[in-house]
Amino acid sequence: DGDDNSTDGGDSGSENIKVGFSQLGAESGWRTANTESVKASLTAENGIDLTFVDAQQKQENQIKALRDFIDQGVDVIAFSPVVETGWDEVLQEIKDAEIPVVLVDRTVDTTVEDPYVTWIGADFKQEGTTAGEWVKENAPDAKIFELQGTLGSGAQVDREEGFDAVVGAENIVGKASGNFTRAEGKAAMEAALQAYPDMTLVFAHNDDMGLGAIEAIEAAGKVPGKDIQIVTVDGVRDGLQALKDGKFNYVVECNPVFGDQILDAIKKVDAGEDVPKETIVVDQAFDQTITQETIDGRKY
Ligand code: GYE
Repeated sequence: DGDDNSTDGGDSGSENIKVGFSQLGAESGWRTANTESVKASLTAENGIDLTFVDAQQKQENQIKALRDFIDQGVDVIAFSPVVETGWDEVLQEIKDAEIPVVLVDRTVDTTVEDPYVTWIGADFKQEGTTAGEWVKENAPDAKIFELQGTLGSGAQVDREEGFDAVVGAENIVGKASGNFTRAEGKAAMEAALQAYPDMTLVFAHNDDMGLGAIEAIEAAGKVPGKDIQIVTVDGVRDGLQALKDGKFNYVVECNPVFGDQILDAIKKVDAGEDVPKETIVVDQAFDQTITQETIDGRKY
């Protein structure tokens, strides 16, 4: 059915920890790097029998994968929820099956008590705040169009909250979602250029949508980075190259490479050891003074 499902198994009957990992999709450069990191760390050599399922950005696929993991009797479930809500039932089923959950990247909003043992991800709200502070300082009169990520996802909700609180709602001329993909970001930007001709700055919730926006801006005969400034989140190599080329103005990093931290959490959780309720992956930020060496040294 086109899903990227794979089982990296050692021999069954081994002492390996059986892990079901439900990844939300393959929508962006960030996600691809995150998946590579997860697969590089959760290996048989590292004591893990991994079943990895890509939900293609559809919550129903993800719920199905989680139910399959329960049926398979995995030892630990790890998952990155595409949106925050709608998980109550399946999380309760996981809890009833007494399978510990390691929540990865995005967050959940649920009525289920103690739905996961530990969460590892970035501080999305801080990322939005950092982006907003750059805008406030460098383009205080900007007329801002906000290119939102997947609506209802932790990364969209929190980046928007952090950003809007700093720049002030009155400076935002419009918002639309590009679902964290380059193609949808481009389409949303084409429509926005018609709807908000006075816009001077785009805040894109990820690099891929910002890269789509560049195409739309250039097609409209304007200069990205000058006529319309672009601020994004992620810091994938293409995004940083656009920054160096003067088409992006500021990039707040969101580091996707934390497979080893997930591995460590899974091992501890499986052994019944204490783990922190949350682990925040540390980010930095870049402006146009970024060097080519930094970009070339980027792993993703
Ligand atoms: O920023 C974006 C991806 O959840 C942090 O999801 C992640 C976001 C990331 O599609 O590129």
